[in-house]
Amino acid sequence: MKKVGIIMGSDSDLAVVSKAIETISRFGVVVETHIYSAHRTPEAVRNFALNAKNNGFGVIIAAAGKAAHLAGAVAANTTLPVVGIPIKSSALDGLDALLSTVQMPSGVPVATVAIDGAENAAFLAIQILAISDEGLSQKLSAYKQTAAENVLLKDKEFNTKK
Ligand code: RP5
Repeated sequence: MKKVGIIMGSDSDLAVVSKAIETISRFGVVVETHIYSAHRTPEAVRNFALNAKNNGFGVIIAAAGKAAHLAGAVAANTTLPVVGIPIKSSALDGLDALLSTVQMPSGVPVATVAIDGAENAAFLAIQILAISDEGLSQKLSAYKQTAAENVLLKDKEFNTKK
């Protein structure tokens, strides 16, 4: 199975990014995480993105805050799908990172999740890999089934208490 690559712009992003790492690992997918910055280590970002496909990655998640160019810089150097997580790490509460991540020019997309949306970034990455992996696809179906059952159980409990 292909791996998921995660890049975060700073170790200060780890509290959010760790939720993506946990979610991906829970589905039995190998995840490799790096701290590379579009502004502080642009060559490391470029090298990772350029070699990611040959190194066995199927999708890359990039998380950054403030003037968040990381996901875009990754997308510029790979044909793999790139998922962007805007991190809430500034006086602007992550809106700056959201707009920097989502407003990509035509032909260089970044699938941007919500501010601090690390879990959904993980689910999106898993869903991308599941297109060509039936076992993973079945795990996702089972997860969704359990999530639906839990909601209906809560509804039942809520209405029984009345
Ligand atoms: C971004 O700037 C990082 O992704 C982080 O969210 C933010 C602050 O980084 P530090 O100054 O905490 O390293 O590049």
